[in-house]
Amino acid sequence: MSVKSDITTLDDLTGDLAGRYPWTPSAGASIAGDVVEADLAALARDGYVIWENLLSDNECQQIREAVAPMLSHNGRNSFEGHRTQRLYSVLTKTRVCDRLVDHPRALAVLDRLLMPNYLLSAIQVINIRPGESSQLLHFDDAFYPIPRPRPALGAATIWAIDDFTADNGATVVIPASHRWGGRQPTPDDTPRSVIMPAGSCIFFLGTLWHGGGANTSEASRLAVTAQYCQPWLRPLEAFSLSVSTDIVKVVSADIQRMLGYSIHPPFVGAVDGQHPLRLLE
Ligand SMILES: O=C(O)CCC(=O)C(=O)O
Repeated sequence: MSVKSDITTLDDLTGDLAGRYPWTPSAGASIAGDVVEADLAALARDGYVIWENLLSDNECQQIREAVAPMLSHNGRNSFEGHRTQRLYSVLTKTRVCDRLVDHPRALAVLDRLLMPNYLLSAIQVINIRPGESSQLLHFDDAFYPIPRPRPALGAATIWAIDDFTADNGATVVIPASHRWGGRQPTPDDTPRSVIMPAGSCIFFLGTLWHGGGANTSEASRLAVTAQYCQPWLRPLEAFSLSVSTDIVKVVSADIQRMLGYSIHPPFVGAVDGQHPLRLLE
């Protein structure tokens, strides 16, 4: 591929100037166009879409077994959840969640919602234990101080590793709240529980009001959430500081790109004036 070296307009700077590491399609390219169009239509209407049974029982079991020994502390405040265990920076601790982060169904939608070289913003395991109360309703891109209504600046997946039931802390969402302006939820806005079998996933826009549900059951509710953001925003988790190059070398090209081994043209994300993938050579 030839790289434009004669820059005569500002538009020339918005193209792919990556040279040795030009943009390549994500694994999302494997998803049929009509499937992605239907997902995008649901997102435009409701702010979320639910995909049932994307993971096998065996994959869910592998995740449970890998993360269980690492879950210990409860949250430090009621937002993290006093009866909720969280594991941050999951990519530095196990490889079993990689397939969730770069799942083609999610990437196919992200490829259309966000700009090329969008980033992973967070990857967490969330285990809501019996007795946990409802989490404060919120929307995920609220920490970017840009007034609503506006397009989402990011999107998230929450993967059910255990069944999500009406009483075990299933995520709750307020359908269509992604279109709200500055208003807050009121008691008239009835949240909907995202009831789905283990192995399923809810994908939602960063503007959708949602929260963790109350767990009044006898069992824990295990989930993995991956959040993504525009390539020109600061991700929630500073992966370039936490994920070593040894790990970056073994993850997929899509995950490398989402960890910041990519460029938002012309120079955002460069390392010493060069494409960050050169660090892996
Ligand atoms: O665990 C869930 O269902 C949602 C958690 C959540 O939205 C959060 O912690 O920001």
